[in-house]
Amino acid sequence: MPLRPDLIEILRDEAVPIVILTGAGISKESGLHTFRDPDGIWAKYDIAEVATPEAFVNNPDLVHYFYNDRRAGLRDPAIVPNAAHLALARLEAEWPGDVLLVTQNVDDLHDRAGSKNLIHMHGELLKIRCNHCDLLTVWADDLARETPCPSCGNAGGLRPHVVWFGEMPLEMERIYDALGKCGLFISIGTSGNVYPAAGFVQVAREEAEAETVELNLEPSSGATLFDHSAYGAATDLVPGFVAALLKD
Ligand code: BV8
Repeated sequence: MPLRPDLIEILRDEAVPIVILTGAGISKESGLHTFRDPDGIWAKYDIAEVATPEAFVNNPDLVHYFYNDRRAGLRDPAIVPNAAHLALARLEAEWPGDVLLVTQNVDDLHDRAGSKNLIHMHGELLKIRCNHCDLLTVWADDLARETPCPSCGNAGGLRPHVVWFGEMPLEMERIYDALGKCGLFISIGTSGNVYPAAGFVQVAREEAEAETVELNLEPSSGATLFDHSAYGAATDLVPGFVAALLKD
C-alpha cells in the first residue's frame, strides 16, 4: 500500500479534494493498446502522420483510417471497463470530498464505469466535430473525407474530437483550478511523456502541497516527483488502493 494508514485517515477526516490523472495503462487490461509500450500504437504509426493538425491537412484519408480503426476497436463488445475503472467510479461516489478524474484517454471506459466528474482532456474518440460549422456530436461510425456534416451539409470538415499534438488540451482552466486545491493527486497508467498532463504532479505539489501517488506498471518519466508509488497492473493496484482510502 503506497500510503500509510494514519495518513489515509487524516486525508479522509479532512475530506481532501482528490484529482486523479489516468493514461492508456488503465485501459490496457480492457484490451486497448497503450501508446509507447513496445506493442503500442506509436510503434505502428508515426505521430506526425496521424495525430497532428498538419497530418489532417496533408493526408486526411490516413488520419480517418487511423481513427476509424480505433473507433471500431471501441465498438468491440469484448472491450469493457475493468476493475480499475470501476474502482475509480466507486471512489468518486463514496469519498467524503470532491473527486475529479482527468483522463488523457479518448476511450469511453471511465464513462461506462460510471465516473461523472470526468474530464477527457485529449478529447473523445466517439465524438466528432465540424471545422465548417463547429458542430460537436456523438459519432460511432466510420468517417471519410466525403462524409457530409449532419448539421451544415459540407464535406471535408468533419474531424475526430481528439486533441492532436500542437493543439490545446480541453478544460485546462478547470483542471488547474482543481490541482491548485487538491490534497491528494493520483496518477495511474501514464508514462509521463506528454505535456501538459505530465506536469500536473508538480502543480499539485507546489501549489496545493498535495500528497502525490503514482500507480503504474513501471516507474514513469516523472517517477521521482511522486511522494508515494506502487508498481504493477492497474487491476491489481487500483481496487485495493481505493478500498484502503475508503476504509473497507
Ligand atoms: C499543448 C491524440 C500547449 C489523441 C495524443 C517539449 C517539452 C514540453 C512539451 C512539449 C515539448 N514539445 C512538444 C510539446 C508539447 C506536446 C508534448 O507533450 N509533446 C511530447 C511528446 C514532448 N504536447 C502537446 O502538443 C499538447 N498540447 O502542449 O498545448 C499548451 C501549453 C500550455 C498549457 C497547456 C497547453 C497536446 C497533447 C495531445 C496529445 N494527444 N494523442 C489520440 O489519438 O489518442 S497523445 C497520446 O499520449 C494519447 O492521447 C495519450 O493519452 C497520451 C499520453 O500517453 P499515456 O496515456 O501516458 O500512454 P503511454 O503509452 O505513453 O504510457 C502507458 C503507461 O501505462 C506506461 O507507463 C506503461 O508502463 C503503463 N501500463 C501499461 N500497462 C499497464 C500500465 N499501467 C498499469 N496497468 C497496466 N496494465
